[in-house]
Amino acid sequence: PPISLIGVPTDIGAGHRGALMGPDALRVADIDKVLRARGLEVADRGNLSGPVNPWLPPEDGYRHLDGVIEWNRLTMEAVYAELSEGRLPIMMGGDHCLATGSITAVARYCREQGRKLRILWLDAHTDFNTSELTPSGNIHGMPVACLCGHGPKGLTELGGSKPAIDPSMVRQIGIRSVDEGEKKFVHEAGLEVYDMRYIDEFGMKRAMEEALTGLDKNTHLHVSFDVDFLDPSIAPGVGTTVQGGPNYREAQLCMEMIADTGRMGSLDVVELNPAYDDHNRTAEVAVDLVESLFGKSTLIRG
Ligand code: DIR
Ligand code: MN
Ligand code: MN
Ligand code: MN
Repeated sequence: PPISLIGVPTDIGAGHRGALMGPDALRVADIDKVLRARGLEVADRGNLSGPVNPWLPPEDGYRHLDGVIEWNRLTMEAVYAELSEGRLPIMMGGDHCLATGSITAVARYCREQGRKLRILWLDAHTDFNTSELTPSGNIHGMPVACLCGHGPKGLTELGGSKPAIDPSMVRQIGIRSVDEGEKKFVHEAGLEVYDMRYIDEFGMKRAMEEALTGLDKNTHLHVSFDVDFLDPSIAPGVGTTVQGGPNYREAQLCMEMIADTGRMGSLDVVELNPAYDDHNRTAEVAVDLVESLFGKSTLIRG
C-alpha cells in the first residue's frame, strides 16, 4: 500500500528532552527517498502540532498527563485517517507514549475491518508501568499498560472504550530493562516477552519465528520500534540507552523476517533523540532498518 509519514514531534512523555527532533532527523536521513527507491508511493504529511513540553515534575505518578493525552488524541486521529484511506502509516516520533494513540487507532481499524491484530514491540523496555509502579512518572514507560486497559481514563479510553487491545496480541523483543514492580505485572498479564536472555540462548531467528507464528492473510501486523531496542554501540541517539541490545546483524534479521511475512500494516519509529546522537548516525541506522522492514535484501530470495 501507499505510505504516509506522520511526524509527531514531542518528548512530552519522556524523561530526557530532544525526541521532538526525531521526525526531522529521519527526514534528514532520507526516509522518504529510501522508501520511494523501493518503488513505494510515499506522502509526507508533515508534523502534527500539539502542546509544548512544559517540563514539570510528575503529579500523582504522571508527568504531563494532559499534554500526553492531547498528543495521543492527535496521533490517533491522524493514524486512523490514513488507515481508512487504505494507506500504511509510519508514525515518526516523538517519544513512545505516542504508541497509545497510534495503536488505539490501529486496533479500532482492525475491529471494524474484522481483521486480527498482532503487535511487535521492539524495545529495551516493556513499557508496562502504571502510576503506582513507575519509578519516573514518565508516560513513555506506560503505553503497553495503557493499551491493555491499565492507566488513566484519558489514555486507556482514547478510542471510546477499554481495553484497546488484549495482551495476547503483543510480542515483545529485545527486552533488557524492566522495573521491579513492572516485572511482576508483566508476568501476571502474561505478556509474551523475548528478552535478551532468550535471544542469547536461542538466537534472533528463533525469537522472531516464535513472535510471528500464527499470522494469516487476515492479520494486520503493527510494528512499534523503539530505537533503544538497538545496542547503544550502533544507536547512541536515544534518551535511555541500555547495554546489551541486538547488534546490527541481529536487528537486520529481525526486520527482514518481519518483511518476509508481508503483513506489516503500520509502523511506529520512536524515541530517536538527536540531542544524544553522534552526527545523525542513529537516524541513519533506523532508516536502514526501515528499508529492510519494507523488503530490502541483498539477493533475490526464495
Ligand atoms: C523506565 C524507562 N522503565 C520508566 N522506560 C523507557 O521510566 O518507566 N522506555 N525508557 O522506553
Ligand atoms: Mn519504549
Ligand atoms: Mn525503550
Ligand atoms: Mn526510552
